[in-house]
Amino acid sequence: MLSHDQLVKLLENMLLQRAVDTRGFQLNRQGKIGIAMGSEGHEAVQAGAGMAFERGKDLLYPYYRNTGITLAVGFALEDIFRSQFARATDTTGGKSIINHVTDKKKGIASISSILAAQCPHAVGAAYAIKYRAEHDRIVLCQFGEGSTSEGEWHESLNFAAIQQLPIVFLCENNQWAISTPISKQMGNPSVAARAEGYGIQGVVVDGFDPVAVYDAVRRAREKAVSGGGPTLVEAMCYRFLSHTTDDDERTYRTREEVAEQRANDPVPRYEARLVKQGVLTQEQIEAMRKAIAARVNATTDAVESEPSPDPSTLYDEVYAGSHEVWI
Ligand SMILES: Cc1ncc(C[n+]2csc(CCOP(=O)(O)OP(=O)(O)O)c2C)c(N)n1
Repeated sequence: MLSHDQLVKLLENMLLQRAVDTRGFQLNRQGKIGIAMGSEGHEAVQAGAGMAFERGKDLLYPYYRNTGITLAVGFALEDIFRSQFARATDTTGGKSIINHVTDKKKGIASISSILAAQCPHAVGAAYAIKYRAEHDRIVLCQFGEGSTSEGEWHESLNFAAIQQLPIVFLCENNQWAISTPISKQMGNPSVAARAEGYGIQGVVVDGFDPVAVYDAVRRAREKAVSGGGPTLVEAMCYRFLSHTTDDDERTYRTREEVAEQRANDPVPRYEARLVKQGVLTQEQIEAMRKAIAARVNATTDAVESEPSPDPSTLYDEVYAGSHEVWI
């Protein structure tokens, strides 16, 4: 069972995710950053899974919509904004696409825009953990339901199942892959059902409930560390915003569908639950929201004033040991 502090931490992370999301869209519309990727509607999945992740032990193989979980497992807020503003101080020197962050020390693998590319990498890392007989350590691999149409995804599940690797596959099923709905993505609308085809367990969880996600991922983690092999967790959620700031979701979804999902918005839903359970008062939640807004504002301003990379560094750490162009 989660402690009082952990229940509060879940909300803190969810509120931070939402504030960072909103800021990204604002900065893009102000012409200050190139693109933003919103994860509104995914907060509970990422907060819950982040809580199940063991810092200093586990390895995270996230995808581009996973700013929330990277923050939940200790990635610095400053570094999210350094990535957004592509500043020289960014961990990749401002070279990587926005929010495609990485932090080896925190066990966060580099995020790829290529759908499912992280899956074979994650499986390789889980193979290494098993090969070295490292105990109490797993890999958490995340992706959207659209990514489960990729060959690499199927190959990864198959290999992980055969080798009984310590890995948890977490699908954030938001029902849309940009403009492609599930009905045009898969014959069987259940992602979790695919697990059976590989001989592993598939679990469906309410992705609007951070505690349910925590429980499901935690159980899958315990199974993995005790030699039980992989689990596929499918967290049912929704993407409230456009795919990115370059997309307009109004062109392919009805307002009614979005409103119906909004009625279940995981953030106010979890806030109401904490109030009802006596964990926090509404006033404490408002104070938390204000403190987070102030922190996000201060961090945005501080990072915005940091220098952009010097053009002479363009090829640094791109071509090993050389600044020469290859043509
Ligand atoms: C291999 C590959 N094919 C196509 C794309 C273009 N693309 C980028 S995001 C996306 C939708 C992915 O949807 P899903 O995996 O469900 O994740 P979501 O964005 O909904 O969280 C597509 C088709 C890509 N990045 N990589």
